[in-house]
Amino acid sequence: QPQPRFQYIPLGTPDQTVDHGEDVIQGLSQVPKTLPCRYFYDDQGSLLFEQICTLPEYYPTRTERRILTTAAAEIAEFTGGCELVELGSGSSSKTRLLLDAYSQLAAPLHYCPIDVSGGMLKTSALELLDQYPQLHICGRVGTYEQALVNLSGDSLGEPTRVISDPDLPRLLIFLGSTIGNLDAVTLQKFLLQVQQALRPGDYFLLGVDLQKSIEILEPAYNDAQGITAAFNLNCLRHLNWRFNGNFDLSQFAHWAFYNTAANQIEMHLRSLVSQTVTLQTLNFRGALAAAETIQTEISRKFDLPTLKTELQAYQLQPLHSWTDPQHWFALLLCQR
Ligand code: AVI
Repeated sequence: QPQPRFQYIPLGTPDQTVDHGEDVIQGLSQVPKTLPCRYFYDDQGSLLFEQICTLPEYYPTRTERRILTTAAAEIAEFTGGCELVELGSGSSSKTRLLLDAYSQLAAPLHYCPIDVSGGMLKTSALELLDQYPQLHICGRVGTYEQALVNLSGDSLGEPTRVISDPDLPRLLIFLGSTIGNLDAVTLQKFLLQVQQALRPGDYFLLGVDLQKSIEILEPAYNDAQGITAAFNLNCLRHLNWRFNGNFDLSQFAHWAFYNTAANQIEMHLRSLVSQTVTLQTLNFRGALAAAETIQTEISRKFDLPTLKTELQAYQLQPLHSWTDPQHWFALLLCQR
């Protein structure tokens, strides 16, 4: 019986931390206050992020796309036919460059996009099926953590193959420097999960934003049109909707700066007044002083040699890296 060209698997209900907002309560109860950056990405936030990617100040997306345009054919040659698994696939727009390169090779290709937004995943999968008649897609809707657990198989077995051909290597891709949004401890857990989701010989392709001058970095997170500010503030709207909250967005301001010592952009929401906020369904009530901030995101900027050493500790051997002429961004291909 021929395999259907599109399968779609929800990875179960989100874990309890997400469901019960324990991460929100914990973040808002600590000093300084924080919020997990996953709350950026409701439908509205995902659209705002797509807009950010096209801003003149936000260089990462277009720089990565340019690198991938030249690197895609070489990547396809390195791996040959494969099972392409993408963490955080979004609109899959950069992935098309890889799909084109694999089509040129006439190598078998199966695509497994993974995203928290089921709507985005289905829409882009249907477009891809139209454009790539040979392509089979098996999507997963869930968080990175859920997806990596799902891809690792059970604790006794080998990583499970998404598609039926067990001999194809897996190429796991994580683009856009989303890895920069993980703090050091979370990154270690993530890399361990990546290692467990790959068999020896499988591949891992990572997009990373590199360290550069503050004059380039800070405008990228403080764009003139205020889209990044709207994206940052939108997480409060998301919390209001999800947890019946009373955040008044007009009482907060976007604040983003580069922390040179930590090599990371930090995004915050600064309270413009002294105020009390409530999230009814979480039974949460908290006070914010005037000028107090809530950190909503870190975006780490990497030194490539240091990152390569860190990856090696998880049996991810760097095979090749590609960068742009200004060395602003890099694609790194590793093999397990
Ligand atoms: C998704 N992530 C890699 C983006 C970044 O640059 O850290 C999110 C973002 N935040 C503000 N602008 C874009």
